[in-house]
Amino acid sequence: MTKKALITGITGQDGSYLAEFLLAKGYEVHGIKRRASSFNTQRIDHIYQDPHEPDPKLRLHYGDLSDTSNLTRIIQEVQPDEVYNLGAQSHVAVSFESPEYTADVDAIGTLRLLEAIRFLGLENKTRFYQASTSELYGLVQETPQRETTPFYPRSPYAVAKLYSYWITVNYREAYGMYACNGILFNHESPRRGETFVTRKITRGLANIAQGLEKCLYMGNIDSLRDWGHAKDYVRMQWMMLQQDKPEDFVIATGKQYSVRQFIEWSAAELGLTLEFSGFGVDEVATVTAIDGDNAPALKPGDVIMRIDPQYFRPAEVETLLGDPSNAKAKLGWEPELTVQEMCAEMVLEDLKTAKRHALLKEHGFELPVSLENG
Ligand code: NDP
Ligand code: GDR
Repeated sequence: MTKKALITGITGQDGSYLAEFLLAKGYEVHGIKRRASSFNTQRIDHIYQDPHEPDPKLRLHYGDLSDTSNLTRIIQEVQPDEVYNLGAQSHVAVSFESPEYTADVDAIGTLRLLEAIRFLGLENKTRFYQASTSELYGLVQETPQRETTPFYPRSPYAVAKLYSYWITVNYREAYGMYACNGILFNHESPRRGETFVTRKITRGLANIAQGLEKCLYMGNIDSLRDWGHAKDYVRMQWMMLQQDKPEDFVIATGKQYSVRQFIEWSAAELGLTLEFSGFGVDEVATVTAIDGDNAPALKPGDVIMRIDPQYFRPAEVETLLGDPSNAKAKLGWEPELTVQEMCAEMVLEDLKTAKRHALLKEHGFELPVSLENG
């Protein structure tokens, strides 16, 4: 029997990789997409299947995590074997701007899904994955962070995700549902949203190298993160739903680097050597040497990064480092890609796009480069 999966957030970074992964495993994949005023399916267009063709394996449903009746109807129609709840307002800084919306979608949205499964009598059939996060650890109480480390959320996003973590545990204990949390540390890819720090850096520096932007404006570059590749992490999301018993797992690499280090790596991929000077809000990064021909717009002495306090957060999560040993011991999971390999892949993809834009500009067909930042 073909298994059916329902993915909320299928148009996002993880949703797109997970959909690819499940299709390759022979699943029928259903995804919830939001209505938007312009196309928002770029990350899954390559796997889209014409619904007019017989027996499409990928189907999209309009919906929203804030809409109980919509979610219940979709689950009733699909009768999924597995639900992956990846949909969320997932930007920490934005959650300070829109705390109530973030709570509705990231906290109550999870409850709506769990209740729909229960209400429809699917609690013994449908397995549930909740996209929990290292942001739950916030102001860290223990290093490295593992499944037993106490939580201390530091943003409306993290507080909303804390509710989702516990309601998932609660439905498992109260109703015997196969429901579990993946406590995932930061994971990135060329499909990462443009306003998360890694992608902001790789895209920004590629644009600067090609003369499409002047300078990268950053927040707290001392921040330390445990970064992995999204492809490795979605594999683990699936593995967590294939066990005999539901259990929560930390997914991380066990290695930690600063945002400043990620800027240096990205610059090096473009052939740029940087010198960081100054302190606090006055810190800048200056190009000291250029190797190769990927940065025709730059010369030594150019300042390409400055600090802009608007990107500081009202409460910051300074440091995160995960301990994935439980996932390794029980599930045999280990990341296959290093953060350096991932950084190189991201820079390469963003450089390709920047070069295309620069070529068009040279021939008088300038495409606006979005300056939306985060
Ligand atoms: P993205 O921001 O790339 O994707 C979020 C997805 O959620 C998009 O498809 C978005 O749709 C959808 N979405 C947003 N709001 C709603 C809503 N109201 N109703 C339905 N869908 C909605 O996130 P990632 O792929 O990076 O992350 C996936 C999940 O994992 C998220 O829940 C995130 O919080 C969590 N997480 C992510 C980590 C990471 O490092 N990436 C680490 C730990 C947890 P649209 O495309 O229309 O905006
Ligand atoms: P994070 O990711 O908040 O960890 O949440 P993000 O990439 O936004 O920030 C990581 C760190 O970099 C610092 N930073 C900046 N961040 C952004 N976005 N823009 C900047 O200019 C900038 N300068 C410095 C941040 O302050 C922070 O310390 C991500 C999301 O995917 C969540 O959904 C997920 O739950 C967690 O990872 C794990």
